[in-house]
Amino acid sequence: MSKYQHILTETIGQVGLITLNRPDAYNALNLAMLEEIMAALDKFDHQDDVGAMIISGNQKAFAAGADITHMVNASEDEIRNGPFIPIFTKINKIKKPVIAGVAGFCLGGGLELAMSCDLITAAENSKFGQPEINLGVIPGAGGTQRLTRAVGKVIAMEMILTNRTLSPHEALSLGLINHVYPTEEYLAQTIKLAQKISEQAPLAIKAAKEAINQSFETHLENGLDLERDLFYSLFSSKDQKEGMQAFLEKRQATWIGK
Ligand code: CO8
Repeated sequence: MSKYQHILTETIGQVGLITLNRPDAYNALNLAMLEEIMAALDKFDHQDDVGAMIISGNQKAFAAGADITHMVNASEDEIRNGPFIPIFTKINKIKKPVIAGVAGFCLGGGLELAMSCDLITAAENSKFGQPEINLGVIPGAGGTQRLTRAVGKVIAMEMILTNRTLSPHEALSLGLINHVYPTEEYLAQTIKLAQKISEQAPLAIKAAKEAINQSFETHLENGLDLERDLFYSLFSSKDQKEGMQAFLEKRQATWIGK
């Protein structure tokens, strides 16, 4: 069993399971807890008999956000230069896949933690939201970026501006999560999924994770620059002239690939 104060860890088959364990505060994330999560992920990442990891909570909460008691009196300088937010980015350095197994509240920094993982599974009773606006702040650990990429701009806007929460079925249909399971089964099903990943070729799994995550590294501005550049360059092609001419002449275009 684990030596940690705020989490529990165990190995089930080839799956490393990390259970957030501050049930009295709906698993609100404090610094010590985040450091323990990182230490446990890092340990499993170097453990040959583990192929994938799960971060989970209990049936009432995955995590109801960062611990507000630790932020209420913080100065800008303390928050700006503190260690809290950089820890979130360290999760991306883990090489093996990490699944967030969510039940109950998955709010604020809790949702940001889940979105830092590679896959998200959810129990029927889960609730996803970014309620920071109610506290006079905005998501600060990736929420505005990762949520927007997952669910699209207008839904992310509404969630972050009005604290609209998503049911797991909404989250599934919007592409935020992978699966919805009956609440009493969500952990067993998540372990099954992690075990399935663990049984694949380890080097290929790590390569796949790295390659997929790389697609998030390109900024929208860079993507738009590239798109515009390609669009402009097509105007020096014969097919652009042919395609537009054919439309105006109400005939099929003949493509030559030049
Ligand atoms: N921080 C600290 N304590 C919490 C938190 C939290 N985020 N969430 C719940 N708790 C505590 C409550 O204070 C309460 O403690 P106590 O029993 O000692 O009074 C206990 O958990 C139970 O909570 P409630 O009595 O409120 O339970 P309810 O069932 O009525 O409500 C809710 C459950 C809806 C989850 C409610 O507790 C809630 O709204 N919690 C806050 C959710 C929230 O605002 N989360 C966002 C936090 S800010 C954030 O995550 C920003 C991260 C950005 C990076 C951090 C940079 C430093």
